[in-house]
Amino acid sequence: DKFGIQDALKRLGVQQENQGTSTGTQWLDSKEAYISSYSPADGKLIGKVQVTDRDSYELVIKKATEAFMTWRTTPAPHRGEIVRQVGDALRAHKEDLGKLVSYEMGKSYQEGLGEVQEMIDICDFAVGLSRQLYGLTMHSERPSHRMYEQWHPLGIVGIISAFNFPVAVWSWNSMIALVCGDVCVWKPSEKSPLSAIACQQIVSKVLQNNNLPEGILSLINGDYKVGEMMSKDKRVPLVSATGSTRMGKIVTQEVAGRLGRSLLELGGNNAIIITEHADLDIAIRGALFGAVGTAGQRCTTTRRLIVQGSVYEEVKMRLTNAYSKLVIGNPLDEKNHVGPLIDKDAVKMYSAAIESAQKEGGKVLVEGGVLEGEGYESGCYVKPCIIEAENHYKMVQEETFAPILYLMKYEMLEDAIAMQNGVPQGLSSAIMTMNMREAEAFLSAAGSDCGIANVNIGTSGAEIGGAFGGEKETGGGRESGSDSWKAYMRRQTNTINYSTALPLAQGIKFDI
Ligand code: UN1
Repeated sequence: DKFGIQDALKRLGVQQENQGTSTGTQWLDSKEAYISSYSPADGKLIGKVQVTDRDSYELVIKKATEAFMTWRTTPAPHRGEIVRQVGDALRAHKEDLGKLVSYEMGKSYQEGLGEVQEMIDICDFAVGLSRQLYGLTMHSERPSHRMYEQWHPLGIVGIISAFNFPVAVWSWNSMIALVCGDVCVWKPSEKSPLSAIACQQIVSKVLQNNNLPEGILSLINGDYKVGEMMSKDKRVPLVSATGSTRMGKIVTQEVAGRLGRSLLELGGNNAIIITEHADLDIAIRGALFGAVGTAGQRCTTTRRLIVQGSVYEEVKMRLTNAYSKLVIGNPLDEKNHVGPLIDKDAVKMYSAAIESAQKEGGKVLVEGGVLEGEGYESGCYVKPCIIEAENHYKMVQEETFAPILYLMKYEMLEDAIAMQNGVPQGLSSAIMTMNMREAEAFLSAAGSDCGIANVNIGTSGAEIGGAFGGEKETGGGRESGSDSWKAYMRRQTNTINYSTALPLAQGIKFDI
């Protein structure tokens, strides 16, 4: 245990059994089987998590419904104080949780720490927000009338999260929902359940120290069948789901079938346009981290590079050179840049995508492949690769959660923008240019169609202060900063008459 995983698990309060379903501080017993969580770093079993059964799910919803009765009338700044304490608890556990995330899903330790930092940041953001949650005041058309709007909590927010950001995405949803007065039920990815157990243990102490009732922050575990309990449940007014477009389509149909709300953050197919006016030092670094960071398993990962003809050869050369310096290996070892994919299924999809792109005419520039031998025993380590391709290829149109970068050439900027937009997804995008006209055209209404559009920054690594999400098959939802909180509340318009008459709107006369 060279990296101190066992000690970290102990300090985080993660056990080997009887954890899986929690109403806050209590762990419920379930009759279901266990999910085993194996590390893609070394292939070893990290621990087991109990799958939530129907009865324990019902208890979770019962407790959540009860807790909402008191939580919704707790003053928002008091709710913010609880979130502030969660932020402090996360600070105290940053290294241990970052390490567990890194070990359980395979991103580098630095990125694991970054993920916990995102959680801390969203707590700070939510604390400030707890004294805001502003509604507007409007002018009534009737004399001695006042009109305004206020934002009320929704109730139970169901959160379904993915393995690639196993803890941060939960915190964006839950910490904002919490200050909004909602209570949360979280179903983490079945590929990273122990990181979720650790988070539950961290918040449980805060809940306990403040004598809060069970049901404010609950955890359930299992595969899509457990998620389905929430998406089909009328008692859950909002389901926020992060993951594949395939999953999102199922969830949103189930939720819409009962006219509930869903908030979706699904696949991306993010491109960087490198123009002839780019600062190539920045462009190469941005593309490199965007394409190989988290081993290509971010929804914001750079999957396509659209490069202007006159700088194409230089970009190709410098990028190939940078790729040759990448060190692949155990994500907890800080000398490595790239860790493993989440599991062997992901490796299969990676290999299949490369093969298929080649069949369609793609030319391999930096060769991929599955790594074997010492240090690679888990079978999940792959080589980041670059393929010269065309935008219309089936594989280029799809999101493969792996470090495969498709390189493409363009001549005119409008063609580059058309290529960038010419995919089913619309999450993140970027342009590398020092030319103001190009940058502004890219950001204009006729420019990028994505939820995120950057200039001289790669496609990944968004800050929590902005609204995060995207268009088209990315699902349209916005999470995290800006006014994303509105998705977790219901708006109420209030008109108050303090006159001695009852004038009707639109001047309608109705006398008897
Ligand atoms: C995700 O991949 O689901 O912008 C989220 C980023 C991170 C979040 C990614 N802050 O890359």
